[in-house]
Amino acid sequence: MPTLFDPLRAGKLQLPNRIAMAPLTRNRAPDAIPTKLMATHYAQRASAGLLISEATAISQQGQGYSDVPGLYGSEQLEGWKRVTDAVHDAGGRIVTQLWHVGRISHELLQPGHHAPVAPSAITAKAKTYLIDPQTGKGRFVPTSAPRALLASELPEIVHSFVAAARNAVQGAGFDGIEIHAANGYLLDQFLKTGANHRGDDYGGSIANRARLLLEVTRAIADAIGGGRTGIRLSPVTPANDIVDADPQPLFEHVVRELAPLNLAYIHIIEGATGGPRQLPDRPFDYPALHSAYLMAGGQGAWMVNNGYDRASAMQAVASGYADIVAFGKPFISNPDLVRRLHDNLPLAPWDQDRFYGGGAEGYTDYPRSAMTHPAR
Ligand code: 8OZ
Repeated sequence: MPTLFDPLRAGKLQLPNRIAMAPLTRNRAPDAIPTKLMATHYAQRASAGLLISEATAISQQGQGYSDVPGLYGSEQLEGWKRVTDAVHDAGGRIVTQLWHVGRISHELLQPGHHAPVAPSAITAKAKTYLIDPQTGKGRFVPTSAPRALLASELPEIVHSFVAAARNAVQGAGFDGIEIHAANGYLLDQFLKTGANHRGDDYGGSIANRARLLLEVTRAIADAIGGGRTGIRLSPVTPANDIVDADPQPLFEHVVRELAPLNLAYIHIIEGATGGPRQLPDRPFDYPALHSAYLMAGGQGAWMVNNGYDRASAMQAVASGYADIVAFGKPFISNPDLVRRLHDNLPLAPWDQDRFYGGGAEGYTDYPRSAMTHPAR
């Protein structure tokens, strides 16, 4: 069996190791335009087998937080090109995470200050993050009441995903894209019974609730190639007030339908995002999900995420349970995480107060390890 530190081909992506940097929202892109500081941040972490960018809005309607980047305007693409050039110059690979927040938004961030959109007009018991343009201070505020999308509006949403995917690889220099279908955002809202009460072809049965996600994924794979396309799923996370009555058959259906698309990878958040990997009140059989994908002929890499450490990540790959392990918070405070894991060096702690908003502090000022010898 391979190790965490062995190379891997995932679709068209050639990875030097099996450690990915998970997407990490940092709210440091004023006017949705990626900055030079962001280029420095990502380039510092280029030794990751794969960098996944922070979630990036496909349209203004897809925006839900202050100062998160987009992929729908020329200045945004130019900003991202600086980032991808810096990563490539540093020897790395980077895909971007395509994001439509659905109901996890605020009217102040929406076009014309209209209501956010959702599968159904059900308000999430969740917060979003707004930065006051006058003071620069950020605060968490309740999400606004959404309106239900008309079925006739859904082709436009598919189109926005595809346009952003093309922008990513053709304009912004990304090596591929990851579809954000996790954490209670638009595609996850369509999937799950807690947020989707529709009576049309996009609600009710599992096949109907999965329809929008599959339309988006197929259209993107057609446009840029399945081998440059990944997708992130979170079967049971309660993040952003999302829940499904019966997630096991739902997600087994989803991965079976994804199998023929020859995607680069499937990225699974196990358990509660940023919390435990198994939830007593939301049990889920992840090996059965992986088997369903393999049995349907799926050949994409299987990426797992959420709270893995050195030992559990090495075990996940060595046992064949996963092909890639994505690390989130450890990458914030350890730009050279791959070397630290490889050489078993101590990990630096992260500063949670500097996750969202601000500048270089707690972002680009975490040093590489000064230790030259493994602490065995
Ligand atoms: C933290 C803060 C804001 C957004 C996600 C994109 O949970 C996010 C996110 C995380 O997927």
